[in-house]
This record gives sequence, C-alpha cells and structure tokens, in this order.
Amino acid sequence: MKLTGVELRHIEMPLVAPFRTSFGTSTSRTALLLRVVTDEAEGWGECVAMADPLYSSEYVAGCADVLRRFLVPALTRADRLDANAVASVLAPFHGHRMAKAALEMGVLDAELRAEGRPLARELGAVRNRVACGVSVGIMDSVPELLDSVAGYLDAGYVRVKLKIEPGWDLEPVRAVRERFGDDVALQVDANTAYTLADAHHLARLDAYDLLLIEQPLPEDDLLGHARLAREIRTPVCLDESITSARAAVDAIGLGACAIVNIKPGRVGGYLEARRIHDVCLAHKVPVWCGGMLETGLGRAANLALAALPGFTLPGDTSGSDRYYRTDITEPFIVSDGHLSVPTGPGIGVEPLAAELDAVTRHIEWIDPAAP
Ligand code: OSB
Ligand code: MG
Repeated sequence: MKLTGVELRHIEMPLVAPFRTSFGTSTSRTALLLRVVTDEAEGWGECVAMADPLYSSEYVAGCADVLRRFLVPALTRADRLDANAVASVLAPFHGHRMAKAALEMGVLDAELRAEGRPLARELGAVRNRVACGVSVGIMDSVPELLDSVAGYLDAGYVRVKLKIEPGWDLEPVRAVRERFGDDVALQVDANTAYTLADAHHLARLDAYDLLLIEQPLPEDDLLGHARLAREIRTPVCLDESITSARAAVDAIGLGACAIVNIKPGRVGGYLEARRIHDVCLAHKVPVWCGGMLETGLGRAANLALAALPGFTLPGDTSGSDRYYRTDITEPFIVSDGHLSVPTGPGIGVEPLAAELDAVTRHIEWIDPAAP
C-alpha cells in the first residue's frame, strides 16, 4: 500500500450537556478527523486530542501541526506501507501519541477495508457486544447529579463513573450510594487532581465499595500511586500514566495499579492498545476501554478493541446520544446495557456526508508532494 495523502478535517460538535472534569469544562467537542487516502482504499482516523492541553500535553492545533509537518510526510516516504509498520516509521518523532494513533487508525482502516476484514476480528475480539458504562461529569449540585445518574440507569448503563475533584468526592459518592443502593457498579475518576497528602481523605471512599479509583495522582507519579494503593482499599486504576505497554508493565510491577484503563489515542494507537491488553491479561490485571468523547468513528473502533477477552470490566463507551444530538455516523444505540461491535470491513462505519459537513469547520489537504 502507498499513502497518497491525508485530508485533515477540523470539526466541532456541540455536546448535549456540558462535561466538567477536574481539569475543565467542555460544552463542545473540537476534534480532528483524518481521511487517509492510499492507492488501495481510504480509511478514517480520529484524533482524540482536545482543544486545550488539559488532559494531557497534546491539543488539536498541535496535532495538526505535527501531522502536516512530520508524521504524514514520513509515512509518505515509506514505499510499502502497512499498519504494522506505522509506529516504527513514526518512532523517531518523540511523543505525539494521539496524532500518531489517528494516523495509524486511518492506515489500519484503509488496509482492512481493502482486504474486506473487520477491525474486531483483526484485533482478536471474542464478543459481538460490549457492556456500557457512562462517565458522569462534576455538577453544580448533588440533586442535579442524582437526576443525571437516574437518567443513565434508566437508559440501561451497567456501570457509573463519577468524575471527582477535591470538594466533590465523598458527598456525591455517598449520595449516589444512598439513592441507588449498593448494587450499582460505581467508580470514580480524579484526572490527577489529588496528591499523596490526600491519602487519608481518599481512604474514606473505602466505605462505599467502589470498583476502582482512576488516576488520583499526577501522570508521572507511579511511585505515589504505588504508595497510595497500600493506604486505601479501593483498587487503583491508571489512565493518564499508562502511555505504552512498557509503562503498563512498570506500573503493574511497582504495584501502582490493579486495573488499567486503555485508551488507544493515549498510547499511540490500537496496535499498542492491544499489546497493553496482552500484558495486562498475562499479569491477570483487568482492563476496560476508556473514552475521549469520540465521534461514531472512534466509538466504532473502541468497540472492536473492547471486545477482546481481557476487557472484563464495562468501559466508558456510551451511546451516541450521551454525547451528541447528531453523531456523524449512524448513531450507536445502547440496548440492554450493551453496544454491538461493528462487523463491516475496517472500523465498520462511515461518516454520513451531510452530518460530517455540518460539523466541519475547516478542511486541509496534506499534500505529501509539497516541500
Ligand atoms: O479521564 O476518562 C477520562 C473524557 C475526556 C477526557 C478524559 C476522560 C474522559 C471521560 C469520558 O471520562 C469518557 C467518554 O465517555 O468518552
Ligand atoms: Mg480517566
């Protein structure tokens, strides 16, 4: 396969409700989509970076820059391109995992479409549907949170994740337990908002029988997580810290986590995500698929990944209507608490032309022949 060029689409999609985390509030999703054009087929990639570098160091405009300046030109110079080679061709460029993941996703989708093979089968899926959890943002008040959680439970979500930060942790967790009972599968995500000095405070969450606490401490603080894990009973799960399969092995070896959230964008792509799955399975560490408020394109690919055998916990991949009034693909609809894994070639879905155009702010053709 030979790369002909890449169309970068800068999109903006309004969220159905503001989404607040410990690092900020989003009212719309700004993202980059890549239409990867090869001599054999076209594929779609979605870049999960957000408009601002608040979740991690990457951000939309930075991803667009590194893609047009370095990543796409490097791939274009490779004359026999396949998805398995993308990461090694891009390896000389440090970091920029979300940008690399988007490009690899597009190449993988093109290659699989050319061969008529579904991504789920390629990755090693063992399920045709995936259990859905939902990530619930920080709210202005507890009653507002309870209304929101009630709606998601009514919609069939099988697991609830509450975003927490200092000042919004014990109280919302206690209220959700009191209102909905001990049977609700409940977990929390701090997005790095605490320090080890908060260990005593976080130990008070032990009373609520949570499935896990996600990323309480800074991204680079593996030792801190290992120490915290010895002071609390709630299992520690890492998100931001797990940037590669090597980071996962280190974190598990240090006792920094008992569970891993796998996000393909954060780790440089679906192929590295599968390697993380494999090492976690070998260490008997359960994994689940995280989310980055993806469009239907990223959602389709995440479902393929979440169908692998080690994904034994419900993930954050929710139905389209939890995020967007109108998705850019046929909407994903939660049924009986599950989403179906796409079965068509590649990621198995296509953008709907009118819906895609309606959210497109800018289109840029990265011409590999340009100097
Ligand atoms: O930390 O898991 C996170 C969304 C954006 C950035 C980071 C995170 C999240 C979520 C929502 O929790 C996941 C989703 O529903 O896509
Ligand atoms: Mg998280």
